[in-house]
Amino acid sequence: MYKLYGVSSFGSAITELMLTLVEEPYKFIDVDGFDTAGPMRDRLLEINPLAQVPTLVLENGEVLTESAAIALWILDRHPQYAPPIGTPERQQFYRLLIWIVANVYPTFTYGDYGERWVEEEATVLTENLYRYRESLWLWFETQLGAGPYIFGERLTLLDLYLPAMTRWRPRQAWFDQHTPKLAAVANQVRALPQLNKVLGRNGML
Ligand SMILES: N[C@@H](CCC(=O)N[C@@H](CS)C(=O)NCC(=O)O)C(=O)O
Repeated sequence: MYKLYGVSSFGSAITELMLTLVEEPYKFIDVDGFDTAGPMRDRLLEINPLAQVPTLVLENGEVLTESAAIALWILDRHPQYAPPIGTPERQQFYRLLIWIVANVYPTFTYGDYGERWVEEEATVLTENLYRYRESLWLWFETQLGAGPYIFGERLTLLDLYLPAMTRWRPRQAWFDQHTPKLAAVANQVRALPQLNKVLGRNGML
């Protein structure tokens, strides 16, 4: 069985949602406390030099990190959770998937741990990254159509980022006000009965 290293309400929830949606069983290994020095961090560092979650260990012992890489790996076996290959929607799926992990996710890497990167101006860095993140989400909103999901009627693995990321700063009330389409997709995913348990465990309902 796969082993997923994670912490409740962290990015490992995105991978949990994906594995649950496609009904791939996994064992969750709680590494709460991994982001500060200590045994949990040491444990994660043994398999992921960035000490980040999600970190997935496959049945053959291979380590898979990066939520987008995990999504693409899942799609190899469950292709119905992305728009069909060769369509404009498929291109946009690739674009937005990579766009989130390349642009939005790093604002957490630097903003949530400002003191790692600058000794004295950590608060300024964090605040500036919050504002930048808001501007990123405002652009993402312009890419959305009438719903109910990012790609209309088709639920894709990309949708599963939203119930998690809208719980993180700038948080739900901001998304409700400024990015209503994005917030609606997140709520649509929250309403899926097969994801209820994982969402509940991660405080994302
Ligand atoms: N690019 C990675 C980012 C993962 C990431 O930043 N995860 C956060 C938790 S939500 C983390 O582990 N942060 C701790 C750190 O960066 O030290 C992905 O898409 O999986």
